[in-house]
Amino acid sequence: MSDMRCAPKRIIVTGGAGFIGSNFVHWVVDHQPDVHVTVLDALTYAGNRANLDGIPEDRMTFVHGDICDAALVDQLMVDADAIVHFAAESHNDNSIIDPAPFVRTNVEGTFTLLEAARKHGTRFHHISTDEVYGDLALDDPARFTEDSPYLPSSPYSSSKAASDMMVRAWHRTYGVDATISNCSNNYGPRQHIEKFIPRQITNILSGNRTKLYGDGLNVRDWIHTEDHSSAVWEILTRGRTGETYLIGADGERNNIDVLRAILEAMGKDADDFDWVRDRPGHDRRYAIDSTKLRRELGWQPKHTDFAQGLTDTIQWYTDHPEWWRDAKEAVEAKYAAQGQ
Ligand code: NAD
Ligand code: TDX
Repeated sequence: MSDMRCAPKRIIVTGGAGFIGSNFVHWVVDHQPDVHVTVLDALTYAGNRANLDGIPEDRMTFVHGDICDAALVDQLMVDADAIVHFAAESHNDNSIIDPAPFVRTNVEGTFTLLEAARKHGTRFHHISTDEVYGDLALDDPARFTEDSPYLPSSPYSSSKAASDMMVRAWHRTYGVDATISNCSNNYGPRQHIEKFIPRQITNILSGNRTKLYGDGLNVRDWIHTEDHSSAVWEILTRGRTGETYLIGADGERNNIDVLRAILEAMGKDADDFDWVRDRPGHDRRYAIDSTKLRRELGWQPKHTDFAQGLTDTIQWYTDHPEWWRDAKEAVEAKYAAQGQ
């Protein structure tokens, strides 16, 4: 586009073998023919090299490494125009059991990348979450905006909040050309089966009962991961430096409604689930006001039909049992040990 202020030809994508990162890499390869992607990913339990299968060799370089490895990060940054930073420990329930890897990857890892971006003058886009703003009451008409106060509830969201704060400070103090996006809950293909929607789909496909935390009335604001990708590209190339943009698609739904929609779409009774122990500190409601992104950058989501998006996601897990089957038993054993 003519008003692109940053037109990167070589980008680093951290966490590109995970759920949202891999969907972003596929989106860039499909929509930006002149861009080369270097993926930096540690392939933790959540990363899967096969998520990048099918990408032509001349469009992507895969580097198996850690974002906390300063020497490696420095070397990769030498000939990159921009970095899009997705890599994180991303699951709230895991952060409650053991916060240490969250502090290391989300805080120390972001610090390591920022230092390299400062040295090399690299354009930096930081991927964050709406969870940094804490939660809203069910009966509150308000939604999060870029001016909402930071009030994170969990070890995960507090580590993301810390990383956001460093990005802001590195922009203000050192002039790093940085932007931040805080997005709501993503769904779509290749999401790890520890997360709500894929856990329930794969429970049904495995003959297990589905599991609902607490009273099931917690609200999440769902967005298809492909819409997250297009928004990130707009912010990377046209967002104003130092600015934060909230990404959301007006997809507020409570958990029980989402679960019942999955059960019905898969031919099960809508009450065919177990109530299980609530998550400690469980955020009640997230809701995003994405007016700034829409007005300033003209972004709009394409996947506005949630029922269709859910049907496609169910189909993807049905068609790819090899992608999730090996992890299923261990994921469920871990949940069972927590009473969930
Ligand atoms: P994910 O857990 O599916 O993937 C994380 C990826 O990061 C994996 O490939 C993993 O191997 C890699 N990684 C982890 N630690 C690393 C390290 N030290 N060095 C290099 N790579 C490492 O996560 P996701 O759900 O795709 O989330 C991606 C980003 O989006 C995160 O920053 C998360 O906070 C943010 N986010 C997620 C959501 C959501 O709904 N899932 C919503 C808003 C924001
Ligand atoms: O089995 C379950 N039953 C259940 O009721 C699971 C796994 C979850 N839940 C509930 C908890 C939440 O209210 O469903 C909701 C969604 O849970 P998660 O998929 O764990 O997502 P959440 O905690 O909302 O965080 C997600 O969105 C924001 C991502 O995992 C984060 O990385 C992102 O920042």
